[in-house]
Amino acid sequence: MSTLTPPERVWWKPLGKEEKIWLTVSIIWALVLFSMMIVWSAAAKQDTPTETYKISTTEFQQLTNTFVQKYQVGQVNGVPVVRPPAGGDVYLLARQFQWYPILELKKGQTYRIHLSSADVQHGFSLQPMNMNFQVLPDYDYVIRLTPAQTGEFYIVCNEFCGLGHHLMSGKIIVKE
Ligand SMILES: [Cu+2]
Repeated sequence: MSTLTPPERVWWKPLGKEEKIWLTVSIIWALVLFSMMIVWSAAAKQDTPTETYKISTTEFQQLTNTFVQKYQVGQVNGVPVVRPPAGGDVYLLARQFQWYPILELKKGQTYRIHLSSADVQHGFSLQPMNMNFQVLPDYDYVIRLTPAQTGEFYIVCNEFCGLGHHLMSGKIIVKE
């Protein structure tokens, strides 16, 4: 038969050497990461764009279709290639399982890229630049983009959106 004993009055033990090191390192690292947020924003100008509008999926699809009809210059595998006027508005629609249309932009010009989805949540990921944005239905997300180099850039979807998710890739072509 066991007997009940009262708990020790001082139940904690003093910090060991390793615990102290671990705590110090993690506090310093937390402060470094915190100050990086400020540096990133102020010095590197890497703020996430915050310009967003409410829009219905049908309205955004209409805007995209009008945009494609107006500026289409070709097509690749049935997907239109669109060359918008330099510095203008650009519409990029994400839908299961496609980025629509293919864009042809001019280096050094600033575009207003409107991003939205026709169905579920998608993720815009520009490769190999590693730019990532959420793409949501009913929201028009505006990104001001100035291509700094020529070439072909691929857009992959990095938000699981269904069975064809892995096939969902698009393209931005940047020319002089
Ligand atoms: Cu996806």
